Amino acid sequence: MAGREAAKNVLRAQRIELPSWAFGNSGTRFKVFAQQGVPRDPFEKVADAAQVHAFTGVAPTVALHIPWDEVEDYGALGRAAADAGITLGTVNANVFQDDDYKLGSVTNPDPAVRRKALDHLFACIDVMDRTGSRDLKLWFSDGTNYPGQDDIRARQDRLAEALEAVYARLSADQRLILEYKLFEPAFYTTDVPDWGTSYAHCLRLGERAQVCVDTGHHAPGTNIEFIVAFLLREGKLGAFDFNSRFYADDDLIVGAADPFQLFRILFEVKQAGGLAADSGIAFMLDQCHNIEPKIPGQIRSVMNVQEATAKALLVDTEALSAAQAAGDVLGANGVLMDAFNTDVRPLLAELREEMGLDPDPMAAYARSGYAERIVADRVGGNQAGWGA
Ligand code: PSV
Ligand code: MN
Ligand code: MN
Repeated sequence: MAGREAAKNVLRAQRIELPSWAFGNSGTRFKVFAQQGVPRDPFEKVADAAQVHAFTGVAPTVALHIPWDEVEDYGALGRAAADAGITLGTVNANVFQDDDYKLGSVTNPDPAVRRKALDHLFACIDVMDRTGSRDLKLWFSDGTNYPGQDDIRARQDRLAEALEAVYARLSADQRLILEYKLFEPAFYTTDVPDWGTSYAHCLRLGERAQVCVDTGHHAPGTNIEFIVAFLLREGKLGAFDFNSRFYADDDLIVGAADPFQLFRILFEVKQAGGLAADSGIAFMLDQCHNIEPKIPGQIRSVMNVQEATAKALLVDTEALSAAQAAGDVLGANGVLMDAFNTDVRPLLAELREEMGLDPDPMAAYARSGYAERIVADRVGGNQAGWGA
């Protein structure tokens, strides 16, 4: 087993970004179940995100989704975040919730709709300038439902044109992060369906264009850690949207469905140096808590990422390399499994105590009384904007 202290040092410096939309009501197209005490505005989402950081110590940024988190004064939102002990992070653009986007946003056959979508992306960059955010995360719902509906290659041309315009507008310290997703809402073609498409566009754009791997956005059975290893090798892995899925884009708590997959992914990240503080990889959650309480759901998610990371750090890489070089198939696999089967909860509890935190964040949050306070104080919370 690799060193506990070395593992703790990496875990102490780990940073996991929270999605603002995880704190609002969400659901499926069948029903959004309203919960009591959910945020009524972006300020309250930021306040809830700060709770997750207060109890875990490793989630000091919250990602925004525009226009879900549109406010008059982003300076005020940033100050509210700072007062609560966190900062504003990635800006996610939303060009998928407007009637005009029925046939697509930046790939729409109508130039007026494309212009409108591009203007929104520019507006998101203006928000970044005000919040000091580094990353613009782009996910396009664009695609078609029927063969023949539109020209596949022309749509790629329109996409490339929009991405170039956005990239040109970014400042030197800002990045474009392009997310892919196999299908949904488009059911026949999706314009950015996979890592290869995202990678190819990012490659053309330049160094500050990077791929986002959302762990819920692949076909069943896809080897996600291979994609991660490949992108890391090419210097093109910019971000994760962590969540877990049983069927499609389920947005469930990361590590809930397949903790072994999460471990395999984080092991590849670790092997490529991606856990270093300056790796440039944004580790974000992208989840919705449809039936479970939101803040504890986020705390659990952060803890799941920490546990998978701890196990990845405990892999005895010297023994692994030796077994691999010797062609010792079972030995090599055994080294990996030993780490995965280690109970890392005591190590993480110890780390939290060293960080001045409660060793059990879930219990500490439950004891804090915050959940009861927001139920009493907030009446008429909003839905996340997602799954309505
Ligand atoms: C799309 O399914 C996605 O994963 C993108 O990241 C969106 O911005 C996000 O979900 C919204 O929840
Ligand atoms: Mn996502
Ligand atoms: Mn998704």
